[in-house]
Amino acid sequence: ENGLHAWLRYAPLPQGHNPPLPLSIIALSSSTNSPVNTAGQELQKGIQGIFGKQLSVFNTGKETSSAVVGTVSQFQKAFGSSPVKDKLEEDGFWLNVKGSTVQILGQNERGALYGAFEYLSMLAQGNFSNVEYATNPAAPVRWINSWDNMDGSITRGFGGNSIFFADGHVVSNLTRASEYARLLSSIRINAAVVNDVNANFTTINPENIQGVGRIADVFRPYGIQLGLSLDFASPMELGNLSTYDPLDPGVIVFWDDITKQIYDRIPDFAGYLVKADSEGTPGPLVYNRTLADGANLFAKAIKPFGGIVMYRAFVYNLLNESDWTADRANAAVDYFQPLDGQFDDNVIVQIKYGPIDFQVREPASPLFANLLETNTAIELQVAQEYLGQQCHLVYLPPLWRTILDFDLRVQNQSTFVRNVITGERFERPLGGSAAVVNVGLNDTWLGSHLAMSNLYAYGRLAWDWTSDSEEILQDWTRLTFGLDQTVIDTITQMSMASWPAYENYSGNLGEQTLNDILYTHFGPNPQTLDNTPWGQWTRADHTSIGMDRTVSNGTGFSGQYPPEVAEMYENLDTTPDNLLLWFHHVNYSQKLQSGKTVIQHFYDAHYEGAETAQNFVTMWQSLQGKIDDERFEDVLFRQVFQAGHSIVWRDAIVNFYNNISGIPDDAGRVGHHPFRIEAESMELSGYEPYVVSPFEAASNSIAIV
Ligand code: BDP
Repeated sequence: ENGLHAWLRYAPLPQGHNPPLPLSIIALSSSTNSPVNTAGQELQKGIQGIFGKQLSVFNTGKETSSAVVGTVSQFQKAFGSSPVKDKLEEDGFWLNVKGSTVQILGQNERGALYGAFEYLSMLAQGNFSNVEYATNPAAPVRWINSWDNMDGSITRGFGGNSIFFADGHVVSNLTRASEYARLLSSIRINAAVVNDVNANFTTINPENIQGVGRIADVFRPYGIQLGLSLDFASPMELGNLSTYDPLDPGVIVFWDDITKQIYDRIPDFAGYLVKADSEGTPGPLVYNRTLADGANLFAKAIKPFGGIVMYRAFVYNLLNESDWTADRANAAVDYFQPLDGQFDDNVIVQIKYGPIDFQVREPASPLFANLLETNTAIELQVAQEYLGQQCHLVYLPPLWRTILDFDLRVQNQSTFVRNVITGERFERPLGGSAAVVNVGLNDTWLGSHLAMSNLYAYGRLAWDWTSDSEEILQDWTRLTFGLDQTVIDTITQMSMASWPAYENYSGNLGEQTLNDILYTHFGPNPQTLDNTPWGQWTRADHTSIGMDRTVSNGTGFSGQYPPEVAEMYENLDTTPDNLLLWFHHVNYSQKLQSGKTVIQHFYDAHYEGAETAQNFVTMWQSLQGKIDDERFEDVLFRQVFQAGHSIVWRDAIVNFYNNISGIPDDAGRVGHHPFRIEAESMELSGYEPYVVSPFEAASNSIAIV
């Protein structure tokens, strides 16, 4: 198996699974583009795959011993009255399984399709219980973002080139785009932005509007709406205007016109995603307009069509590294808080989970506590940009949950991030989430079979943020690898240990991911963190480490939280160990709550993390013969790489801090590897020793080339 069907394999169940099944399928709509029609096809395909039974799909018929799928109103029309007992919200569905009689009813067609996938997911996992329930989404916006460029490359994409674009155009064969839509709808994602946030104006030229229209056409049967990222300067670049000032009448007309062209081709277009004034992208600040002026420009253009604007909060200036008072973490609140209440109702401010940038550990972005009259969404990243780029196993939901389950205590009341983004806490009409996914043409989509659990889990969580990370993982494992209990237990153990392991060897105590920040964001390169304008600083010197973000002494960041939380982080004693160096600058000998010193924690954690990664190899090897060879070998290859690379990480970081602090490891490990044969000490044929810079990128600073 190559992974293309991900968790929708509909693999035959082992012998002995003979539940009562419907004798036929009734899909209450047959128009080809309708999600209900897709649901009928999907039920047929699934039951065929899992049980080898070929059922026919009709549009009408007898309800008993059938699987009926449709909207509540389609059902009422066909059968008289609705059996649905609970309230259904937009995209919600009702599932009623009584042996061979199955009702799958959506509030809309998309909901009906979700219900069909849910029923099939039960069957594929060997769950044949009778059930009767309604389920509704936590929030209306459950999007994914793809950072695909028009030339076919993908920014921070680790699974091959784009499934949407090549050579400046939309590709002619959109089979993969359609297969992707199928995967996304099965996890209840309702829209996908297909081009990079660093957008290219050519995406919205007349030819490409037709092209992305074809993408929307293949998305539509799956209930996935298309969204686009915009380049703020398009009025100049594409429209030949002399300005892109958001208040300029010509600019307003330009965007009204573009929006009309898009809706003419794509009547169900979802909306715009905007990265402006960020990392060199153009934006309203260029004309001394506010970010709200920028967002509302698009909001007004798109409102008549019912679309929305996702305006990213990732706005900051590149910093001067010699300015020790500067802190990029402050930027989002500094820019956006004063504008609270000024954004139109169809704008959602899309906020990365932490104040910096998808790091291995960050506190929840304080912006979630500062926008009380603005719709918000959280931005997560399934693409493991800083988290091993799919070459390391890192199951992300436990990390995401540290943010979503964080209580910001706005006005001293319970304010979980998950209740802010759903709109519940501040009674906002809109909200939700977006995840940067970046699948590519690789058969495995993300470049790694095991990484797909993150995409699956994202969809499940976006529907219900309180779902259990481990249960989600186990559902995914059964669907992806089958019902063998050893397989399920092993993948659970590995995945649940994976984020802590990665944190242990890549950056501890809230120090962020200590990787190469200049280019790759991949391997270890701790010194780049303090020598760049990006503001991902650790402030490490010979005696001390950590970024003082307190109000009393530091950058003031802790003061961006509501009082109870601010006080906790302001104070060294009440800051949790895992964020200590995020908020405080301390000596290497500072004692943690755990009783260890900071430096000894570094050493221990790195050894522990790397050891866990070594164990993944043996754990995975124990599954040989229990899953197909192709996926077994593929994953094994990645685990062996991770095991090796975790040692590279371990040694680079511990050597760096050992060197800079001069404090020995209590356990005597750092610098001592009695059983290791260095590459340069081997008999070299065709290789030469080479001294690397930075020194910590190779043991003894020598690599062979
Ligand atoms: C950073 C990525 C960069 C993105 C940026 C963003 O390295 O490629 O363009 O985020 O989110 O993490 O806009």
